[in-house]
Amino acid sequence: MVMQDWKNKRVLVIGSGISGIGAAKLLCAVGACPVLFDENEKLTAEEVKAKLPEGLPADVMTGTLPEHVKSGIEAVVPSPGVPMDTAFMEEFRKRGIPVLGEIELGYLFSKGKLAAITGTNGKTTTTTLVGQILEEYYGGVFVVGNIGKPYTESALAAKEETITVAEISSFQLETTDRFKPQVSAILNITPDHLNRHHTMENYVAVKERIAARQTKDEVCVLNYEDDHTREFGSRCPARVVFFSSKRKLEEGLYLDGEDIWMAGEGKRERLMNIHEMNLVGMCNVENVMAAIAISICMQVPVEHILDTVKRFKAVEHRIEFVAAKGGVDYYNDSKATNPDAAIQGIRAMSKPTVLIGGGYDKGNVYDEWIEAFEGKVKYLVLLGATAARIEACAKAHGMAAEKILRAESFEEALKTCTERAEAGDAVLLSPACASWGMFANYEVRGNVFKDYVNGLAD
Ligand code: UMA
Repeated sequence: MVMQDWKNKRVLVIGSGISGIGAAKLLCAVGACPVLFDENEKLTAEEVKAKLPEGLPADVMTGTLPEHVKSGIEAVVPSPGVPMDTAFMEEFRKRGIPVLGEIELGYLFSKGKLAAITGTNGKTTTTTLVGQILEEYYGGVFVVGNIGKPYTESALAAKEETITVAEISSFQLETTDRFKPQVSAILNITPDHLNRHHTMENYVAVKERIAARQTKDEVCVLNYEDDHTREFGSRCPARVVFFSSKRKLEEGLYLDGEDIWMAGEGKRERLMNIHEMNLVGMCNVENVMAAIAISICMQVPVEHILDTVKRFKAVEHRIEFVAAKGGVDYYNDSKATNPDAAIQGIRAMSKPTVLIGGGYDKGNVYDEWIEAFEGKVKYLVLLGATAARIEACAKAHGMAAEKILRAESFEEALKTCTERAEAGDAVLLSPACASWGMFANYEVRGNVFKDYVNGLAD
């Protein structure tokens, strides 16, 4: 749809979180007539209206959408949290109504260049780092998407010279169509969100959509050590740049010993030693290699890139060192909302660790996470809906019953950790599960953890 097509269009925006609010504001600004609708019947229309700027010409509805409103809808903008396979969504699709999410909508109205990053893990760190590199070199960069800033919020302010860096989730890729970044990246694909995408095949296919509209004039940065992304390299419509943490590549970025190298056109250049960066863990070496590759493809000179990389600090809630209290190091990895992310968390620990795990049940399996403990986990403190499944899995992998402790609340889990950890140990919040059901999001969970740790006596 072109700009004029939106004038006076009746557009249903589903969800009144930050994504829906951003979409409703953009739609009003371009002359459309949005109906901001939230299925949560506990919300009142007044509460939702209060989230919008005063006087915005958007209708607001909650609970069930009346038939007469539904029948007049001409386009639908679902929030990322809205599943696509419900009868409600099916009805619109059957009627041939365009369904486009926040990323597609933001993209259609934005200008300038775009770098878009997806992957099961490392998205936020890589997006933040790329954002900082590009901001320091070009200035005026927008960092948007799953990172917590809807694309629609900045799209209309973008000019031809603007650069946007977007973190894109699988939920968001379900509703893209014309979306076409100059540089895309898929960092890795491991099982996650399978209760939404049902099969790994669907999940992989949806991740690949990030490059669907690209051509050989654009670039897709892919992980050579991930089976899915390596295989995608041979089918990818864009020019592929690989990175590898395990082997020397003839073309691309790779780790050799403790050094990151760049190879291409028959030449090799050593870029930096991994101890020159402030991030820990192999996952972060991969994120840094991806960020360097993306930034090179966005035409930033290598020396500027490396200068930023060496100053870049860990993203909040991702293997974030909080404090040492009573000789115990406390790490906040609340962003580890799936087993694969939590594997990176435990791998980054070098001391005996009291580990907090469990939370919302996304239907993930925990075997590989438990195997990655490699005898380092002194106690596993479990809570939330997944506690019983994780406990059974840990026992099946030979973990002694007395090392597995249950907590009824997050506060109880924290107390248990401080009681059990001794000087020389680490306490790690790396739950392998989403926080939903106990907290609004992983940030709130991480902040509660940090407040508790900072409140402990030295
Ligand atoms: N709702 C409905 N119908 C539904 C589902 C939800 O009406 O079927 C309503 C809810 O009642 C609620 C609202 O929608 O009021 C919430 O919408 P949402 O869940 O899409 O949340 P937003 O606040 O709009 O945030 C969304 C992303 N949330 C999800 O993908 C679940 C944010 O990613 C993202 O930062 C934001 O848009 C801006 O792009 C968060 C996330 O958890 C961080 N992402 C997942 C992840 O990283 O693993 C994918």
